[in-house]
Amino acid sequence: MKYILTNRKYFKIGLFVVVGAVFLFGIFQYIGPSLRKYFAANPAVQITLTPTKANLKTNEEFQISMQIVDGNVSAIDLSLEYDSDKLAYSKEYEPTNSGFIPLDPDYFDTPWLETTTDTTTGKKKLRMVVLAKSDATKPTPTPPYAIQFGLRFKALTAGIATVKILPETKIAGQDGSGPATNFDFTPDLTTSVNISESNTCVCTNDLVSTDNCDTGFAPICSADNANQCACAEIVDFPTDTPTPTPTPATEVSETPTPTPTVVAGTVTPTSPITPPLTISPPSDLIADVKLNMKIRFQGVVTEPIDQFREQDVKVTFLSNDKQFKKEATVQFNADGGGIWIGSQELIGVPIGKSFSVLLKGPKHLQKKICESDPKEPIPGGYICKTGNITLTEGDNDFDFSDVVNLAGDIPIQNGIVDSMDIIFIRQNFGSQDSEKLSKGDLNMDGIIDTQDYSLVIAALAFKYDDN
Ligand SMILES: [Ca+2]
Ligand SMILES: [Ca+2]
Repeated sequence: MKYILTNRKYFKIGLFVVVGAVFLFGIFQYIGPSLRKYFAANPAVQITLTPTKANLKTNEEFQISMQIVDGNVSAIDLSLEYDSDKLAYSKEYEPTNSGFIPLDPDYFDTPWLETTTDTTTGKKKLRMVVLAKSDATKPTPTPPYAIQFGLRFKALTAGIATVKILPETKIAGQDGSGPATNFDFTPDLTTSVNISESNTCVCTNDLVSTDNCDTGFAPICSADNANQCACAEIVDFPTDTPTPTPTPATEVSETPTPTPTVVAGTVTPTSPITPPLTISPPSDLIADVKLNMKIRFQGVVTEPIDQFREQDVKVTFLSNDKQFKKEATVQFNADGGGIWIGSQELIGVPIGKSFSVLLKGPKHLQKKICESDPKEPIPGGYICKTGNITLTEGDNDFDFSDVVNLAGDIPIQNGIVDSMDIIFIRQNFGSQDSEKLSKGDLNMDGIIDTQDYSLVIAALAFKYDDN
């Protein structure tokens, strides 16, 4: 009797477990897709890493070709690890040669590069930060957004040499027409080359060596030393030149596109004529005004640390006809909820005119604003041309806080988010030093970290000061 009861008890427990498991499985199937979507934060790019040659001789140069597909890339912060006893990066043996060979020379700016040695593993690290050129000069990227570049290496000693993309690598850009983002990619991507010794051959004052080299290699006597010989690769020189023809064809179609000249030509004659005609009559109204402004800095959503409660912003008020321009440094104070408030008094302003305002924060790209209460669809997405701001005598309240001032152009500012800005932030991760914070702590929370890095990457999509 007792035995049967115990059996039933186990049966009940078993049944409960099975029902529970089925229920949980069903729940996971139901919510699984949204969970996965939630955790997969960034869009992905596909990276391939391919050496231009898989088999090499010592002292032979080659390239590691990197291709990135599926993302409109605007910045690459690449860390590559390689065996320092077997490979040397171009800059190590030829300091003036960056070793960076982009397939499309119009796509990238000049890269910043350094090589360092890990003292524990003995492996070398190549760090390269490269940014896409401004949209004006770069060909318009279209899906699948394939970009490719080569990195020049030299084989040093025999063996298998491995090159690996380290996880700290960051690739940023835009996913479709969306805002800037970091891309995900396959971690620990590696490639390797097989290096064998150059065959030794002896010339002994002969012009031609009789030694044998591997298939595809021939013994060549040194021009400097008749006793030296090396097995050099036999290269087939192309006899006809059909290859150069496609290149001019594509370049010809690209070159006429710089229509800016035409645009500038059509705009210039009209603008000096129209504004004086329409705006002159009321512009003789002169008054003193006070501008009360609310602004927002990208990434700052709460009370900043003490050091950052007051921020100096360069504010430029400009009339559309450019006859009135007042530039001043205005102190803005944090309200604790991500809004900053500042006031500026202007004397003798032609208040009948229409104005625009330029805001340049201490670590920020300059933003042009044309309305007294502007709105923007996505952070950084507000762009305007002609000022619609009107002024009245005395107090004028402007809420510019829906337009975010993009962070990233850190001191010493040069009007562009560039590799120097990125490198400063990356090299000071974890710093709480106030001087460094004043440059690199973009969200003003008291530490330079990945959040600040994400902000500078997001600003790359816009990159330049508004003018
Ligand atoms: Ca800068
Ligand atoms: Ca920070």
